[in-house]
Amino acid sequence: MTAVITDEKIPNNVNLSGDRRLQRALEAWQPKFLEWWMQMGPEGFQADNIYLRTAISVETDGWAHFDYVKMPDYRWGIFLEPKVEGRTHHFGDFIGQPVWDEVPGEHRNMLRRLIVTQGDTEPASVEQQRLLGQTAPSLYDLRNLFQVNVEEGRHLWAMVYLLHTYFGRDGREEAEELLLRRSGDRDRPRILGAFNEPTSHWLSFFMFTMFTDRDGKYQLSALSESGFDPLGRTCRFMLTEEAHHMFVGETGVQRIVKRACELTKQDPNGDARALGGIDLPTIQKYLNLWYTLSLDLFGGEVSSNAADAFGAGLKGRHKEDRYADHTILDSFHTMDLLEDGKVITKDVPMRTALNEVLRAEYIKDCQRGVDRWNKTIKEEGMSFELVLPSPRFHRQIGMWSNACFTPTGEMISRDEWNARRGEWLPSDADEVYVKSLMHPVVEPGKMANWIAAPQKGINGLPGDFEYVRR
Ligand code: BYC
Repeated sequence: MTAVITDEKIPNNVNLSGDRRLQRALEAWQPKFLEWWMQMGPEGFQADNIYLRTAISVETDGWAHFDYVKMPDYRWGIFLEPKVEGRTHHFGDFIGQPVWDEVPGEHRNMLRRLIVTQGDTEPASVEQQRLLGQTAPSLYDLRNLFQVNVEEGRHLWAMVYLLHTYFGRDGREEAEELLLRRSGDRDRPRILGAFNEPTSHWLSFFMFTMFTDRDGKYQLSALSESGFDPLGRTCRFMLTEEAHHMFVGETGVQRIVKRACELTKQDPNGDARALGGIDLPTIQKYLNLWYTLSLDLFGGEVSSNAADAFGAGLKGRHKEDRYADHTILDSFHTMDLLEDGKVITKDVPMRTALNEVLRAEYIKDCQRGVDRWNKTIKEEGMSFELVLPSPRFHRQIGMWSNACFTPTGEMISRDEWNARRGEWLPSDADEVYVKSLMHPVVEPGKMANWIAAPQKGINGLPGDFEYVRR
């Protein structure tokens, strides 16, 4: 295995040509992937030249090459970080033993479930974002959308490689299924909740890439610790690509926030909507929505699945090395629980609390992003603060989903929740309003009225560069 990616039909650094059977199986999957991409990928832009980055090596520096490419010609491939000889399990029940290069029989189902769940999110997000290109606020944003889309397609390849290589016939069947489920489809939905939600405009897109892609960062980070070495190595490289997606989300919202402030100040009544902007209270509602949908992606607060995955050495904690105890058999986590309709504080065995531990890391990271948005509001001289709602608010997975809570975490009745929902989450009218602003802006350097210009262009290029050539 080398850091350099070959220029074969399926670009890779895993010596694919050395395994003819696997190569043939993946070459048989490739046209099905392309068919899915043409059907469910960005609609209306497949023949255009997009200024995209493509991975050419897995080195930390110089891994990306930027050039115009038509999306169906994108070099989707299989890139794993090189193997580190002598690596051992560094957490869980097998600690100190050599990591696995083959699937351990007794953990096969759990491992496959993790890989399929991860894999399912990648095409799901492309499907959710399929129509957004038609209303992009600028060529810069249009290009960023497509960059995110092609890389999610590549992340699907990463999981399909693992399924084909290590899981035999049922792996191949799962790889087919990944192309058959559809985001939001009543009969064949995607596996996880947030990936069936409509992403019908750019405010939702930026919130998705801020909050939902950030779940991706933490899940990939936990999987990158895996004692199933091929999974760890593929997730480590995926994280490199993922960073840009969160940048798109955080700066996208920041630019909408900035514009909201400018327009609020310009309007004599302080109403950003009167001047065609998205006002700060509406931004807060979409933050509430996408943040809480993303909190659900960490699973239940107390989870035997999480305990089992850790014990088996398949899924660790974010930056496992930073912890002192890597078996956590005798430790406890103090947390709030909902028991018999009451919130109580209790110690639960640490292994079963690992979804909550990962979620807590994620929340801290989200808060850092929200702090930066608030800094923008302050710089604009406005007194408004965006806040992350309580993790109990608007949950659909885990114990908090069994009761209703306000954004500040107070328990309320179902009736009160129904009456006040529109104060906290986007109403139909908000959705109609935000959608009414979505018109494509295709002149290089120009921006839609509801969003500020980015601070700089992509790859050191100017903002008015022609990122998409039609
Ligand atoms: N929706 O023990 P529990 C990304 C299910 S994002 C629906 O509480 P567990 C990306 C669960 O499957 C990262 N169902 O939780 C971002 C289980 O079902 P079964 C994706 C849910 O299993 C943007 C039951 O509830 N990667 O990469 O410890 C763009 C009880 O589960 C949900 C991963 O998720 C939900 N939200 O944790 C593109 C990593 N939550 O088995 C890409 C792999 C839970 O009883 N997945 N359930 O039928 C995992 O590690 C775990 O499956 C989860 C759930 C963290 C998702």
